Amino acid sequence: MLDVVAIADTHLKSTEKYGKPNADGTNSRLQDKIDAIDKAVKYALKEDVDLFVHLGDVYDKINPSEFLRSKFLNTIKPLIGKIPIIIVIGNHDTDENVFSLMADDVLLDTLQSDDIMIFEEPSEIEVEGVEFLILPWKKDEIIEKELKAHKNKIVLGHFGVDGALASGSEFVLSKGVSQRLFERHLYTFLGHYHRYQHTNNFMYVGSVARADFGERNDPKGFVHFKVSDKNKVKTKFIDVKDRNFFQYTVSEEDDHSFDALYEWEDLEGDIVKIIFHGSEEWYLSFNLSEIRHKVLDVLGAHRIFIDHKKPGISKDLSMDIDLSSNWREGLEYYTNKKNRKDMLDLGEKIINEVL
Ligand SMILES: [Mn+2]
Repeated sequence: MLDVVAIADTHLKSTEKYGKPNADGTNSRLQDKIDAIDKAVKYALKEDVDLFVHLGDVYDKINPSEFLRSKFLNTIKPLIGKIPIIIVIGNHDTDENVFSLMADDVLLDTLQSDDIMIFEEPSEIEVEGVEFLILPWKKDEIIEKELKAHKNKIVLGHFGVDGALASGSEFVLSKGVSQRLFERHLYTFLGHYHRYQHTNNFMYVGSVARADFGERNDPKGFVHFKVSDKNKVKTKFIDVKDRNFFQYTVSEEDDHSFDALYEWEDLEGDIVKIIFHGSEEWYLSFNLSEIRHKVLDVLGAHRIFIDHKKPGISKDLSMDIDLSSNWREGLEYYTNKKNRKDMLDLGEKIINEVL
């Protein structure tokens, strides 16, 4: 029996839109992500697992600051000498020449880097009799070739899958590989898409923290999987209980004086978005600083975002598109409106190059 803890898509960065500076200056959402990694590390130690895996996109950019490097490495440090660590390089970790985890890292050396295995190329390894195929970020054709060239492996990868679901805040970079290629393997564990999801053949572990209101209903966490001596795979998702994203729409028709505000009892630690849906005059009749005070100081919310949508004034204002929409939804809306659905692929391609 082999026991593994797998996390993915931590995307560590210093500034986070929905966070605020903690007393020590660290962004609170960065700290939430660090806390989530810490939960996975403590869990792995408590359960005495055999392997700890990060499925890619450790950092958000390829040249993370010394501060972010030490935050991450200090968080996984308790594993060193106890549980070997595998890191699969994701698309945010590499530009094919440099990859963020390797760049002359003094910390990595001091952490006895033999205990941390970083994979930037397709590789096969065996851990206690279990055979792994490791597939870091590459073009879909290379991933497909590798999946076809092997079989009966536990695959650890970072790539897109055709038909899998991306989160609301993500832009999908490629069509992704065919799900049928996973049938020849024992099981495939993936990073890249941020939404936790699984079938009989593959799983996206998902990111550890919500990036936007589009992910407000998605669970966030890590996975504990076991491979039996007969190569049967069992998986268990462990929710890290990420900070709640609470979104509420106040409608001029249904709740003219926003009475709902006085029914809320507790928003402790929540990130709150209130959308006022109605006319300009109605929206301007509210005392926004009073609402902010109530939500933040009385109900204990972490942050508040207030938005206004005017219905029926311009056809450009769509209730389907808001701050939580992703690029593709925006492009789809725009190309539909302009009757140029044929431009969708080109639009995606351009955004892909720019982002
Ligand atoms: Mn990725």
